[in-house]
Amino acid sequence: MTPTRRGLIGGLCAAGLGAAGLGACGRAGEGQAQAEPAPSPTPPLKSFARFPVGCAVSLQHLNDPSDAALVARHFSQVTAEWEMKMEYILRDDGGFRFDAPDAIAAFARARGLRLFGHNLIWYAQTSPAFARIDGEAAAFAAAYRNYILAVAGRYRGQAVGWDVVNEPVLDDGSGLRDCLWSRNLGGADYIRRALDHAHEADPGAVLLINDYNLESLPRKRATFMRLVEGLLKAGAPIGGIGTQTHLATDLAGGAVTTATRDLASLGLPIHVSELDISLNRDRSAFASLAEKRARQYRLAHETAAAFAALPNAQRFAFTLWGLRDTESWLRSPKENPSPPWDAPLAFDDAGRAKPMLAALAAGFSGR
Ligand code: 9MR
Repeated sequence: MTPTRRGLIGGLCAAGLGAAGLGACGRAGEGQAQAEPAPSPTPPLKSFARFPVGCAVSLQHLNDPSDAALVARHFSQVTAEWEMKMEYILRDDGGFRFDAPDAIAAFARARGLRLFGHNLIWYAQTSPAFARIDGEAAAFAAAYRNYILAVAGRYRGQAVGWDVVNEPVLDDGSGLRDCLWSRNLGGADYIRRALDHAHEADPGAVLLINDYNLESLPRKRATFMRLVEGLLKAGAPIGGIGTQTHLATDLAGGAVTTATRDLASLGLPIHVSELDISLNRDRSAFASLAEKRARQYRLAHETAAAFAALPNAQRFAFTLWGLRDTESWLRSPKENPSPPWDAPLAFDDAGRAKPMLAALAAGFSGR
């Protein structure tokens, strides 16, 4: 049964986090000598959606029983935030390390969650094992295929899909990034090859190309879409588009809706793959914290509603890039070395539901 909006808001109010504009939080029996009713738990976010709702997880967090329980309660899919990347799996000597990725896959199996693979090839991650054969065409191509077959093959039949290539487009949208992979295997050819190898490893997995700032930078989005169109025309086994959706609260209203419709015009399934909404990256002058929080609420609602409005076959999944604010990459010492601490996710530091969770639930259910 789908919980009502009232139900979710009741849960948020119980946590002292009522969503502005969605009804006032009042306590039954306030001022009377009555026992306070036990707080009702926030209804699961996934129960508001007719598509998979994902969360990025790391083994460290899954080892915390309260995080693990919260993930399993609210989400139906998990992405490994770090431990399925080359940086983790491929050792300097060329050997593989599958302990943590296997543990995440086992968690997903045990809790009945879909597993999404992130990622196989990323310009930002290479390895001494590849650097050693830089420029040796045949050896490089063989090692590339071998890596993809080993990783995607290991989770064959379990991973529902993969970000096969992550972030291939330059930030200014002027073309594709130059990287170790493109230099050795060719501009768009390294992408085509990665898709072919992933398809060979797991023919049942949905294969995606994933990138960021597609809603805030129309030129980057256009280049990304041309890349995808070219791959489709060439018959590459591309099965979907990942739009990371790392937003900041100064993003203009309507931009996410426009981007979602535009990306969907290619006809492929869409994955909102890494949603978070940063308060600290808001560059508008004079916006108070309260205003930024209100903008976060509105943007979360818009993003969820735009995704929910897509045709059923185009809703691959909707994923949040982490569980609690405190665990976000936007809180890392590099991104956020000193206060104010960013709060880009749907659960606060203590794991309590924030208004952003209510915004997502309302957007999912068309309210
Ligand atoms: O959130 C991730 C962080 O924990 C890792 O240290 C980092 C490097 O592996 O990657 C972060 O996730 C990135 C994702 O893989 C690709 N899109 C941007 C994400 C935030 O940087």
